[in-house]
Amino acid sequence: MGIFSKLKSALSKTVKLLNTDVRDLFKSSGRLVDESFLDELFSMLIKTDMGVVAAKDIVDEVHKQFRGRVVQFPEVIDVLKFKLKQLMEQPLTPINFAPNNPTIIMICGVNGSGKTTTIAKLTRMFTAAQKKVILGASDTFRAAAVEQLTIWAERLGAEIVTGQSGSDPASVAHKAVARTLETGADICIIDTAGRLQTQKNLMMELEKIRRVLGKLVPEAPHEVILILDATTGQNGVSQAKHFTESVKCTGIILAKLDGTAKGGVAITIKKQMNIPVKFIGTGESAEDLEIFDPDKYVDALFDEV
Ligand SMILES: Nc1nc2c(ncn2[C@@H]2O[C@H](COP(=O)(O)OP(=O)(O)OP(=O)(O)O)[C@@H](O)[C@H]2O)c(=O)[nH]1
Ligand SMILES: [Mg+2]
Repeated sequence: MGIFSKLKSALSKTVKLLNTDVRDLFKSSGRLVDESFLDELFSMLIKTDMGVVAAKDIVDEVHKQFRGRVVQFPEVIDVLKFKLKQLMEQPLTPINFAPNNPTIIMICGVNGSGKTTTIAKLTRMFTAAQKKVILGASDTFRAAAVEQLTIWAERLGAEIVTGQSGSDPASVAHKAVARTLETGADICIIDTAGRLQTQKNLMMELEKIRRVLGKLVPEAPHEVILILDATTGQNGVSQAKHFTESVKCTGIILAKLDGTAKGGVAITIKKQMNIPVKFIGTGESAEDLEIFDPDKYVDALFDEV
């Protein structure tokens, strides 16, 4: 599958909501833009979890351009696309590599958001670019977590640094960075245990991991990436706020976009947070990662099925 069709199929639930359901608001003769039309459009946009502010912006624009007129579906879609692209505009921001090796990347997020799988996807992308990757298994909380990352490391040809089950995750992170320097590897990615943004102690543990990463490489971590499960929609925004406050996230990867009609959440994040969405996860395998490109994203949302 080409990149665009893969993206489109990942977003298919959101696409259905926007494309098919919005189309259903129109009769073949078009539709009068009045209060009831605008209300219906608003509720439909809200269902994508783009947030009230963005949805209102879009509805206001449709109102401004078409009030009192009978319009056809494509005219309204053009306004939606234009407005969404404007709302989501951001430069492409893939990984911020260290000017001099190595680049240290820390991954965090709530339980089950897709952290370990996303690490596999990033590793695959880096090794395909001939970069040597070391993985730090700082999720020492669950024995199965180390096992899961070990399987990916073997499959993808990356080295993994582990610690005893239940040992200090920060010490494993330190060991991983040390091993990265020792082997001259290009990139070190630290997996962390899932935690709720409201668990104070666990958030402090995350801060400690972050601090330790800078001990051997002063500018590290170069990236602190928050993995958000797109299916949680608006909830993700409050997670993002808390994580950013404690570990200063530099970017977001939106995982599991393939399973949800809440693809609009990318818009809220852009609007409310000052951190870029860097990649999106479009499936469970190591290939299912795409650079987040707002233009392509919006086109995929409205491309006819
Ligand atoms: N469909 C889909 N599933 C995904 C995606 N990313 C991860 N998953 C699945 O989500 C589940 C949890 O993924 P993990 O990578 O183990 O999540 P985690 O954040 O490491 O979980 P904890 O370490 O337990 O906090 C697994 O079944 C993954 O296969 C994605 O982009 N799309
Ligand atoms: Mg994990």
